[in-house]
Amino acid sequence: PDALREQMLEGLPAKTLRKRSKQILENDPDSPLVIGANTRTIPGIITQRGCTYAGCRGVVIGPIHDILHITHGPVGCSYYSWQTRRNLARTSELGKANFLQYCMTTDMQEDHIVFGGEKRLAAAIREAYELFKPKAISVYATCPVGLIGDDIHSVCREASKELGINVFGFSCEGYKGVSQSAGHHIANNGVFKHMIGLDDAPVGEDADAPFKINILGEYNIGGDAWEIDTLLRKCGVRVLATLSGGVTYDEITSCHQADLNVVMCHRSINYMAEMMETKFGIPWFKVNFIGADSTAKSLRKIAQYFGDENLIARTEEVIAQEMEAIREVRLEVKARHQGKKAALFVGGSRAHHYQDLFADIGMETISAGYEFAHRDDYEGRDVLPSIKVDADSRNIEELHVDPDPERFRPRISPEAKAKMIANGFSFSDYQGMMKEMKKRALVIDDISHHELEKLIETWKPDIIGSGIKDKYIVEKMGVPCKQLHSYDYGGPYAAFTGAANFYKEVDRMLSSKVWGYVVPPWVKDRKIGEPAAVVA
Ligand code: CFM
Ligand code: HCA
Repeated sequence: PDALREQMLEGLPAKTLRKRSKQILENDPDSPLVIGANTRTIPGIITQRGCTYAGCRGVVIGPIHDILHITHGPVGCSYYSWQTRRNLARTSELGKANFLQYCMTTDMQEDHIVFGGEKRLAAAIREAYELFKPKAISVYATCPVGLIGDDIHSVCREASKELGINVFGFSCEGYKGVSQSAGHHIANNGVFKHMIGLDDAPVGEDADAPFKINILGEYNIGGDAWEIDTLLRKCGVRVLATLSGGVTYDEITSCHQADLNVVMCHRSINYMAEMMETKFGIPWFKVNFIGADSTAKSLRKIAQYFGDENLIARTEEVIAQEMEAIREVRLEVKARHQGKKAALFVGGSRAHHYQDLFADIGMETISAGYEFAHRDDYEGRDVLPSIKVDADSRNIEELHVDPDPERFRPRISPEAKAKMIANGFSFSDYQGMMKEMKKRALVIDDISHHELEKLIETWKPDIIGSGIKDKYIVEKMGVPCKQLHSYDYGGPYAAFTGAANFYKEVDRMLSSKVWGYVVPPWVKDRKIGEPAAVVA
């Protein structure tokens, strides 16, 4: 790892070198080093990151499918958020609204930049309302809106009075933070202020269900949330809301009635978990439904939380059935690919979660990193108090939350909670990625294309999990690359059923002979048919 790290850093100017050195570390699971994370990408380095608007509008709120999302800005911003992320919602239920296929924008022009765009936004909200009569409208600010100072929040308040529906805005200008992560935080604050807790009416058919939970940080990419929901139902657990995947406005406004929040993607939604606990008394813990073994572990933890004998027994039955159903394919794929090496560079949670899925089939992750996660996602939440708040993070509002005078209700008594903790049960937890990776694995934050090339040349991973911006470069180097954001239009990969899909997909990719015949355009002497070295 030392030599490879040197190669990656070689030739960088002094200041850049200092910064990148902190972001590329040799792992020690027993005492993770301090990693440089959630800091600005140095201009000139090719990063896979996105902007704050993408994290807010695209990731966290966009998947709410029965409200209208209006982007206030130039057409490009909204065009790029138009169905580019595979957050699915059912379109087939008659009479139910699903606006996901639409893309709404104020299409700002130069004269709006010069003279202001508030009137245009007000008109757009009115027009959209007339056409679709939605329950709520959400407005998103893009970079130029922040720069010229349009007050989207007062436009939203006025529109709300005029139309009699919930209209709220997000100051999620692309430049607000160092990555999409800032957009997650802004989105969490807005959803908490404008949606959570609005509706105290009993939650429909689920009102009497004995075990009610929310899943936070699951965005139904490729249908993952549906697999998880089906699985939990089999065990006897009801999901009131999945934030935000295949979810409706009403589910979100009433989800504060749950008994528990479980968190899939810690990075994008830890804020919400904490705020809901403070205001309503709903405890939370981290789960992972990616990988069969992790899914079983997560189900057991949920059953253990409720402590109900029948639920625990039913959960064990379901785990046994589901494990049996995928046993054969898992063993078959494992027999072919055990010992092969993966490297994962994805977002703010999947680079960790998918290690478990590869581990199911005996594959090791030799290097991994997030695009925009924070130190706690690498080193574990116990480092939270020691994270220095820099100017870029201070820019993002930190909501002050108090217990709700009427509705705060601890779901378990402090004594019972203390007893559970004493018995080894953990709440509000996330251990981070580094403690679960092997010693000497290379952990790389916000990896650049140059570093990825060095990794491929030197360590020759058998498969890489990554995103669209580097997928084809990796494949031209003769290494299969699985898109772990969009799933290459495949999936679902969550829960047991999804895990089996993934085993088959990895088997297909690793068994293909095609990679050896890839001749990249930068190889001068192209000899098709002659297996290419990983790199020329
Ligand atoms: Fe969380 Fe996500 Fe991810 Fe993320 Fe994303 Fe995504 Fe991702 Mo792309 S919320 S951090 S901002 S799990 S869009 S569904 S795939 S980078 S690893
Ligand atoms: C985003 C969305 C993205 C991009 C994926 C990629 C997604 O960051 O705005 O770079 O391949 O999952 O669609 O993360």
